Amino acid sequence: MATFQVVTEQHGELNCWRISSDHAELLIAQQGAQILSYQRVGQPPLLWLSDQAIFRQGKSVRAGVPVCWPWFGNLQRNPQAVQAMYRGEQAPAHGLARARDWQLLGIEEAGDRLRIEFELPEAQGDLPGWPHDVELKLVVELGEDLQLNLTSRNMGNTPVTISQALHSYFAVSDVRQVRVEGVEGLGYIETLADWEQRQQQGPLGFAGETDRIYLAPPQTLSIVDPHWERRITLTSSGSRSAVIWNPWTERAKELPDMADDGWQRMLCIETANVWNDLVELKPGGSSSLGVRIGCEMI
Ligand code: TA6
Repeated sequence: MATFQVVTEQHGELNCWRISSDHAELLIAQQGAQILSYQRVGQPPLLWLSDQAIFRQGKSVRAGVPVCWPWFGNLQRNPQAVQAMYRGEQAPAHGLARARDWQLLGIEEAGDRLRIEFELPEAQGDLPGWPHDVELKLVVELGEDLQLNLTSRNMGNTPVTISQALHSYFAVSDVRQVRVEGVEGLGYIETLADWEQRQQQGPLGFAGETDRIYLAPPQTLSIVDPHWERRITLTSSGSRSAVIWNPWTERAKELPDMADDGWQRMLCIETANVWNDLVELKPGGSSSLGVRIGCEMI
């Protein structure tokens, strides 16, 4: 039987929980219900927390798994149906959920797993500029691996259209030495070349700034990291798009919460619903986006 320990901690302005089990340790912030770090006993971190992270209210931390919702990225780059949902000015990047306080509904043991449930009550009509009624919950399960499930349920009587992502920052030994498998042959949108559609040849390696939307990826993608002798696997559900991002040298220098060489130690693979992979929630309808993060030694 696994044993779990939960301790509350303050990081800068943010309330957090540090959760330890026999296998792993997890740090979660109340703001954004954001996982900040995840590390298995005896291994380097699996999820990356920036050395220069800023723990401030109203600002998503450069770490772990920010929840992008009810739109992904620049709202103007989203389909009209997603843009039309927002009535405010100056839409923040990656939506509204990642920089607001969520409510912890409960932490309970379920067999060998610990189940942590959060809700964003403001999504039911109180988000600035977004006057819709959606019950938004994130369930995090810590066991042998880590599972996240984000569920949106339309409680209103008009349809709601969203894009979203679990914007996961993975820790790697050196991004120049790793490869992503599972993307071979996929079509992708190259956002750095005027959103041109291209086709991936072979696995993805990294030799420059990367910011791509992969279309119709398989359920499982993996990061092979020969130096750390491990393969991280991401098994997604409810998603037909994946974003892969690394800022590389110049973009990293522009980010105040990332060390100039921080790009070497991280890689984002984001389980998503973006581009033409939208989520349309009919009145009473619900939809879940999930990812299971596993790891095996190679
Ligand atoms: O997911 C990729 C991306 O949209 C990039 O374009 C990059 O800007 C990144 O997310 C980080 O965005 P943020 O708003 O957290 O700085």
